[in-house]
Amino acid sequence: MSEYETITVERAGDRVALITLNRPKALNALNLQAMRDITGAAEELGQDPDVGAIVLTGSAKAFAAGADIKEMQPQSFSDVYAADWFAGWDALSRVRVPLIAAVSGYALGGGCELAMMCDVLIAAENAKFGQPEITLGVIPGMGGSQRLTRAIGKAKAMDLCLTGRMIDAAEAERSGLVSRVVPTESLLDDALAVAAKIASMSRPAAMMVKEAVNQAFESGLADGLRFERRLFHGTFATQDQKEGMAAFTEKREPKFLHS
Ligand code: CO8
Repeated sequence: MSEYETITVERAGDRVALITLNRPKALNALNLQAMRDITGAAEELGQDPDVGAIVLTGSAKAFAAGADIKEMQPQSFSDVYAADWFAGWDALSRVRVPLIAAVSGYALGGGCELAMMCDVLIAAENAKFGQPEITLGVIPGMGGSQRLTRAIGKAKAMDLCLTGRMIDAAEAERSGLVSRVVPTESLLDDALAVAAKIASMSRPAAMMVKEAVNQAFESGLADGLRFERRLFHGTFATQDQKEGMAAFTEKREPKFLHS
């Protein structure tokens, strides 16, 4: 595994990898190097057949307090437009194994957007989410206006993006932004347990679930249902479908080969 400046990367149990944001002095603010590190590590891990799920986490105080304001401040329109600032994050959405965001503390602006690029969002009780870009005279630039609206609906998304207010973990769960809220002390263990559960399933099946659920955001219902059905048919070409169904009939636990 390569060396990274802004993150640490490690194996955390069977078939699970853990990426930890590591810019504590800047509350894990996401500079361009962090974008390169996170997307590079996730792409590399996603291609490893021995990795079935990736957990992305920050510190107890901050998952990430946004894009790096100090790095952005001197940029001109021409700079950010010509470099297509933030387009590099799209690489994270192309990672095909499930990504789990374990959010403690602040997930603001780009931090909230990074969490929303993940597939499962787990929040600690102390988590705070928001899109405060408007308070800086800008707007979300890493998908906030799009993914937040799809996740929690227009009314709440408008409220958050227009006022810049933060919501706590309970409101985030009520709104459908996160799937679980867990005690702050056990966040990482709980997230790793979810990742281990996912990673124990058939890897191709988990990848197909991710692809099929994400397709719901891209197509109409009839096309989405057809897409899902074709993937479902495809599972019958895997060894894991044979094993999973045989294990059920034989009343035993499946031993998936991830192929
Ligand atoms: N960028 C850079 N540095 C940051 C950031 C950030 N987003 N957030 C915190 N820091 C730094 C602080 O400057 C401070 O550094 P220093 O010690 O050198 O002064 C250090 O982290 C600790 O922060 P605080 O002292 O502020 O800690 P507090 O506990 O008092 O406050 C907060 C924590 C409330 C999280 C506060 O730091 C804060 O409000 N941060 C900014 C949150 C924010 O506005 N995020 C959105 C950023 S914009 C964005 O993500 C997308 C913009 C899209 C633009 C599109 C352009 C193409």
